Amino acid sequence: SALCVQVTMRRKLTLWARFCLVLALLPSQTVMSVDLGSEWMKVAIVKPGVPMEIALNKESRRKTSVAVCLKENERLFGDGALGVSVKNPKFVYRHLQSLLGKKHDNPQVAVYQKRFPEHHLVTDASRGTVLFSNSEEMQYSPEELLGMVLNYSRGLAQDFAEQPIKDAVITVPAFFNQAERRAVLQAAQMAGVKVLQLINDNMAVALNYGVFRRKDINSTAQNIMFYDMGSGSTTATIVTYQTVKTKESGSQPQLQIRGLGFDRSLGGFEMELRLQDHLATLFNEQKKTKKDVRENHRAMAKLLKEAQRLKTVLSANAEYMAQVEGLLDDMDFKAKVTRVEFETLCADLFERVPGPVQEALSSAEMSLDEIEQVILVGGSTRVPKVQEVLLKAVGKEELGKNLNADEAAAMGAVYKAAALSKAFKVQPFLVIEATVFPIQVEFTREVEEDGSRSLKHKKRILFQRMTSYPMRKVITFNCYTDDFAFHINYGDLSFLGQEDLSVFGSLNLTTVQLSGVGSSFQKHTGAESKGIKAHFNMDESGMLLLDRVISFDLSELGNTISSLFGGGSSEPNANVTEPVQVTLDSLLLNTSSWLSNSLCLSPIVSESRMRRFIRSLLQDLTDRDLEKQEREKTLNSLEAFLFETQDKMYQEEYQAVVLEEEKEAIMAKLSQVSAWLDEDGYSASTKELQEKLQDLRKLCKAMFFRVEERRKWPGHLATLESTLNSSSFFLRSAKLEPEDDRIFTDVELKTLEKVINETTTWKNNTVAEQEKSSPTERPVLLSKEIESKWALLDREVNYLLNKAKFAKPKPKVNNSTTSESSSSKANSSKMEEKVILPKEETKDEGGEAGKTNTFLLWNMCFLYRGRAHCSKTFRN
Ligand SMILES: *[C@@H]1O[C@H](CO)[C@@H](O)[C@H](O)[C@H]1NC(C)=O
Ligand SMILES: *[C@@H]1O[C@H](CO)[C@@H](O)[C@H](O)[C@H]1NC(C)=O
Ligand SMILES: *[C@@H]1O[C@H](CO)[C@@H](O)[C@H](O)[C@H]1NC(C)=O
Ligand SMILES: *[C@@H]1O[C@H](CO)[C@@H](O)[C@H](O)[C@H]1NC(C)=O
Ligand SMILES: *[C@@H]1O[C@H](CO)[C@@H](O)[C@H](O)[C@H]1NC(C)=O
Ligand SMILES: *[C@@H]1O[C@H](CO)[C@@H](O)[C@H](O)[C@H]1NC(C)=O
Ligand SMILES: *[C@@H]1O[C@H](CO)[C@@H](O)[C@H](O)[C@H]1NC(C)=O
Ligand SMILES: *[C@@H]1O[C@H](CO)[C@@H](O)[C@H](O)[C@H]1NC(C)=O
Ligand SMILES: *[C@@H]1O[C@H](CO)[C@@H](O)[C@H](O)[C@H]1NC(C)=O
Ligand SMILES: CC(=O)N[C@H]1CO[C@H](CO)[C@@H](O)[C@@H]1O
Repeated sequence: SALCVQVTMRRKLTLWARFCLVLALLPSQTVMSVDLGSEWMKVAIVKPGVPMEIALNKESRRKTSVAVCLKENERLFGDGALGVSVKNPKFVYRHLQSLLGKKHDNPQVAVYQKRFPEHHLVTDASRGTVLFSNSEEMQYSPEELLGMVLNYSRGLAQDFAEQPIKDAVITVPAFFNQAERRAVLQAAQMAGVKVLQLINDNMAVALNYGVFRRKDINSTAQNIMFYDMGSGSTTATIVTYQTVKTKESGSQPQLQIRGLGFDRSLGGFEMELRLQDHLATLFNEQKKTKKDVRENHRAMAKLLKEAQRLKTVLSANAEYMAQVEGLLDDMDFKAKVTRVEFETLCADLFERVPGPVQEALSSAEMSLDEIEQVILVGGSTRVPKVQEVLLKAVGKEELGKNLNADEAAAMGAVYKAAALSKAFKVQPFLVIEATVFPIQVEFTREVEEDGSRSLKHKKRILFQRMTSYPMRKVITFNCYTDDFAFHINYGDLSFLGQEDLSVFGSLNLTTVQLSGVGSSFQKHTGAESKGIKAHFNMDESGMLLLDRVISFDLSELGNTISSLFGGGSSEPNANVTEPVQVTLDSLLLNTSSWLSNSLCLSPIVSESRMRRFIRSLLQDLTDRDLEKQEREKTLNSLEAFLFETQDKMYQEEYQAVVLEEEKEAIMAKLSQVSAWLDEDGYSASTKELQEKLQDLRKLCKAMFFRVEERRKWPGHLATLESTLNSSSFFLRSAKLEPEDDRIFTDVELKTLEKVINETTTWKNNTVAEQEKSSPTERPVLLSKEIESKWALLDREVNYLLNKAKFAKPKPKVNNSTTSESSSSKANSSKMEEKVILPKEETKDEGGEAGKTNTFLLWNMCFLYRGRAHCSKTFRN
């Protein structure tokens, strides 16, 4: 059975070892999602063994404001940044979503500028996009700022998961075009976050809904509409749920996006701005000051904050007293606002509520009857009027409120992240996305008609509106025998309103210039060409990729593929018969219309700016962060020192060791630094703070030393006393050793005795001297010296103990046992403690087996400092 236990143990150990191995591999496998809204973000994680959950932020809240505060030497995020936005709006950047991938002349940039007049927006000369400009040195693109936010979100997720995280799924609004998606990917790249996939936020919501209603999905198609009104925009999405049969794994649930309608600027934020404006009007009407509150950025920021509160409160109450203390020129502001007023202010907005519903229906070619349920998503659907208008528009009995309107997207996205990560096994849920904006290829060809040559403009649809994706498409150019170019453009966007169209930006995505075609054909004259094929891919993130361009070259080379672009260069089998290449210039310059090729372009595109960003700016900021931390630490130390020392000056212990004048000097200095800290200290540098702290420490050092020494005396003296006692006791015991079997020499014992004597004298004298001296002077009795005294004693005794441990007894005269002689000696000298115990350990056996056992254990013990130290030697 012992063996059996051993085997079991072994197996257990093996299992444990394997378990450990798995654990060791896990940390990097936690994945996260970021539901990136215009105002808020929610972060979710899934980590092995832990189900999907929302990561709480530093304030233990489930959502975090998308805001960055950048001042010369500080960087704040989330609520911290939001806090500054009221005091110092100029340094706080938020609502960045509407600026992503936009040229400076985009109407949305003008809208942003109007909403946030405190920011100075300039044109990025190389891209035509915008930069926030605080000064020549401090210019940030919206992508860079978003990158910082994403890095921060990862920090939150990591703190929550207590593990490092690299991989993320990030949500984007479904109506984001190529440039906008690219901007988010770039931001993530700058933050070093590996994007497993961008997921449309409506898809994330629909996925979350489906995953938790798996049982309700059967082969009958169910159409659900999700109506999502967030802070910055509104979307309506029609989703069809049903089970489908797949070859590999049988029947599986599937969701497909069937229709989408959106309003890029309808959302809660616009309502808050209306309220802010209303409050500004009311304040100006109160004529408490001659100034116009609208001219003051700080006051307007305060009003915006109050407007946000107002909007929330009016969702549940019919009226509310808005209130801001010291709004302008120290004037308080107070005004009643009713829900009716609010609804009047936003009347035109509420009229826009049904728009996305209609658009979604028409894009899905469905009628309302086919929609089983309309489910509310997004914080702004809490506004009663929104629900009222929507309910009327969809003609249902009620609106579905059974979804966590705030967190569904983050949870759906993290489910996707888990599915994409190799570390998790998740139940499959098939998803099919739909292209929102059609994309086409355009080119011009020379044609011969009636003997005359003319140019003809041609179009080929690449992705129709509402085509499902991910999807690969190939376009074949048949009639080209020379170098040529083709354009990749958005197709017919007439379904967008005029306003949306102007926000959309350029309809040209890119131009692909193929060179080397002509020379290739010249080389192989007579060969039949099957055309030049361009392979496109709309990937899971909704990004259009040009995978490669290849020509079938059927001359003497048979079926060898000439790869002109992209993928071919990495294919070892590709036989590139001619040095053909695609001119990349056009792709590189126009960053607002990215067309990325996974192999060639993504690293090149953003290089210059990215380099500047990553190397200098972020490093710089990280340095600043470190410096900020350093400064905060110093400031804390200084404040703590002031506080504690001021407190100490009233404690008896300290008062006992200082003269009145010394006390006054210290008190004066403390209050002086305290006052300085309240005034200039706020802006003082780390160095200045450190100097102040050092000065104070120097001034108080002697006092602290005296107190410290006095505190140590009782304990130290007791230790010395007991060491003296123990060593004296040891000395006495050692002296009691039998004459004929001595381990220690006389000199050794004398040396110890001398040390004991000297230490005792030193102690007696020093303690007496200390008692005579004043407590306000530097002590004579020093803890350091006491320590060295007992250390010396210890060293001496330990030397002797060590000698005893390895000592060999002298060969014994045999007619009387040592034990008898020694114990009788010990008894006679009343050594009941048996400090010296030379004895045969196996007395009984030894006595009887005197003839058989030739080896006996010689054991001698000394008691020192309460512990027995024994020698163990065999003697023949
Ligand atoms: C990203 O955030 C971490 C903290 O989570 C910080 O240490 C790091 O410096 C940040 N990186 C950049 C590039 O800002
Ligand atoms: C699918 O489920 C619905 C209820 O959720 C039910 O009414 C319908 O009959 C089911 N269809 C099939 C084919 O099982
Ligand atoms: C945009 O596309 C059209 C149609 O292909 C083309 O004629 C035009 O030159 C393109 N514009 C730019 C700026 O490339
Ligand atoms: C690229 O941008 C340049 C100016 O920056 C412009 O002249 C050119 O027409 C653009 N090309 C495309 C394909 O948009
Ligand atoms: C490519 O084709 C040439 C003939 O044109 C041949 O000599 C060469 O071995 C081929 N290379 C590969 C990698 O197939
Ligand atoms: C001295 O040591 C002995 C033996 O360890 C002990 O019994 C005695 O109490 C000690 N005396 C003092 C004052 O520590
Ligand atoms: C130690 O002091 C005792 C008396 O206190 C004295 O008898 C003895 O000789 C001294 N020993 C040494 C080595 O100084
Ligand atoms: C030390 O002082 C004690 C009393 O405090 C006294 O009994 C002892 O004899 C003194 N020893 C020496 C060496 O002065
Ligand atoms: C042996 O023992 C006897 C009596 O016990 C004693 O007189 C004698 O001295 C001992 N011999 C030695 C060598 O110790
Ligand atoms: C070494 C020694 O002294 N040995 C003696 C031990 O005792 C016996 C008798 O008791 C003697 O015969 C040995 O000579």
